Amino acid sequence: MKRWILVLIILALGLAWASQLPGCAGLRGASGTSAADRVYVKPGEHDTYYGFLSGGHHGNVYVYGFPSCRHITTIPVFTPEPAVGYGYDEESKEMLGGRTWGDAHHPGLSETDGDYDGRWLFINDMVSARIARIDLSDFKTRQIFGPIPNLSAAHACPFPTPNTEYVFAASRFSVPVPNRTVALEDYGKDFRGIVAGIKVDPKDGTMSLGFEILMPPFDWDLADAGKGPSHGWEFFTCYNSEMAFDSLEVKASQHEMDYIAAVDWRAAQKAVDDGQATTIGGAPVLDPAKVKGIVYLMPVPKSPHGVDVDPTGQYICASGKLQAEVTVLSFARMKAAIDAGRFDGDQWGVPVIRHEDALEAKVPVGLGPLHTQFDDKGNAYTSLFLDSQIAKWKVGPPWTVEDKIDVYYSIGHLMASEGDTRHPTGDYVVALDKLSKDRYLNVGPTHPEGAQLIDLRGPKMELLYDFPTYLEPHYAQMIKAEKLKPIKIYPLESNTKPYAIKSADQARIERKGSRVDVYMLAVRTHFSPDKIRVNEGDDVYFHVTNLEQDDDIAHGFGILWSNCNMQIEPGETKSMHWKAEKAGVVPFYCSNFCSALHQEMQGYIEVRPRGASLAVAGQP
Ligand code: K7E
Ligand code: CUA
Repeated sequence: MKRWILVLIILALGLAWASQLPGCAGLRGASGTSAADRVYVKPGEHDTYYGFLSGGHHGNVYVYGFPSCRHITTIPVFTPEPAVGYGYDEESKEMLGGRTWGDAHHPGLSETDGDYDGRWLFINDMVSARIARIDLSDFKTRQIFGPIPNLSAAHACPFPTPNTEYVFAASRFSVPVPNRTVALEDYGKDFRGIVAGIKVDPKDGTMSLGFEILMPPFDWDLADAGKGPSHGWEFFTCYNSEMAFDSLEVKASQHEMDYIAAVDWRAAQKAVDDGQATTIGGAPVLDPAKVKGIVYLMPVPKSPHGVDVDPTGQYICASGKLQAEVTVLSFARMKAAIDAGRFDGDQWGVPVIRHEDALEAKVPVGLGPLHTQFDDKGNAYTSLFLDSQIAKWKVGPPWTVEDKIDVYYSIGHLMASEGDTRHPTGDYVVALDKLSKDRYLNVGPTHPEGAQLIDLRGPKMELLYDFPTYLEPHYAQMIKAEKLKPIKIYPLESNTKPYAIKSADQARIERKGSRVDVYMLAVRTHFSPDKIRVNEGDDVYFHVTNLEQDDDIAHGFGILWSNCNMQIEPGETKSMHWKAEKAGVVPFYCSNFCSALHQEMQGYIEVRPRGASLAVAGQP
């Protein structure tokens, strides 16, 4: 017995010693350091990449640091977030327009010359056909554009162009355009798809509608922008060219080929500017049956999902999800067919290019290919949903598969470091797995989503780390941390909000009829005024300015027995409406821990009964 224990101890010591050796097979990777070393970011040090993961039907964006895989923050976008008062203060409430959910699939970082420039992050809300712009100087949602008229469910969205001239949206469902009651059986006659080009103001990122194009009534799925030689084009996949309107899981998988649509967005914009559009639902809509040269179709096999343009901009890679191959189309071949006027008929007026004319290669990646990303060494990485793998393959002849790695489980998108730009960095790819099953402590029937960090720097892909995410990232993007320079405070001198006050003597209460405006200051650890008198039935607007100019000192403002709470960051002014529903005394307090006397940061609202004399306004 004793001898067994001794043998075990010697074995354990031997293993521990071996694991310290550089290059010890199995324990150490190609770079000579262990997987643990390569994800470890020392306390106090920072990650080298920001990752932006869409929150799916949670309607927001998760921010992670890589390589540590630490969750840093969540940016509320389409869903109210009481912790910071998003959707509770007047400005964000107006932006949400009464909607309380969104389905966010595809983050799209703004680009200059085809590379991330760190200015804005766009993200779609599929369900209500909206696009949000997050300002990366403060990680706040600053615009929600839409619902985009005529367009149902913006899934192929936003996929910015190389200089962020446009973000795009295409309809997942076809519906009657303009929408009206039409028997579903008349689907093939009256239903249409829509591609919308949304213009982005180069100065401040403001979105506005550029053009819409009537498309055949297929289900438009994903998109990517051309770059380099294909700059000026946006590519879209579709399924259901069978035009089924029920039992799609069977009926929409009949055809050998569906399509990629290639949209010449400069030609489309020019056609609108030349007055060739018809106004439908307030949008300028182009009909390709009448306006030529704006859109073409290219057949690709079997219900393609992702379409991804390689870093050189020469190749358009379609992942036919019911096909064991990635179909690579050549932009040059596509262009030659268009220039020669060589088409194989049309669909709803959209010319169809022959499959063979645009085809460059077929890469046998494996089962269930969905999405492709790229590195800096001419390799592509395709997620395989059915095989639960990532396949690495060479872009260019002989188009061979070089490596495969298992992921756990059922991967959807994948995110390589700057992997959809003109200059991917080739450091990492993150597998965004749809199922995590047994990878984490059991929390009941719904498991977290699984994400896995994989090192791309060696000759073989190497799994470094597993981390769970909340529901439900689809696409994600990873940008070098050095490209972002977020602010630390809102400088008070540039606070131009109409209800801002800059000193205690400006704090006041004003009354106009039954509207009461409270100009309030918040500073450690006091609200001025902290005694508010109003009358039953008054509409009270609290305009709270946080006078602090210290990093990380945010104050909260929450009112008891109400739906009202917000957070005010240093130098910021926010407004919030509260209705004095009934007579009595209502306390309010700072809901965000700010200092040793945070618990003392509070006040009272005295609500006088109807019929009592009007509460006096003025200085506190
Ligand atoms: Cu593949 Cu919505 Cu881009 Cu999910 S989508 S995976
Ligand atoms: Cu201010 Cu807590």
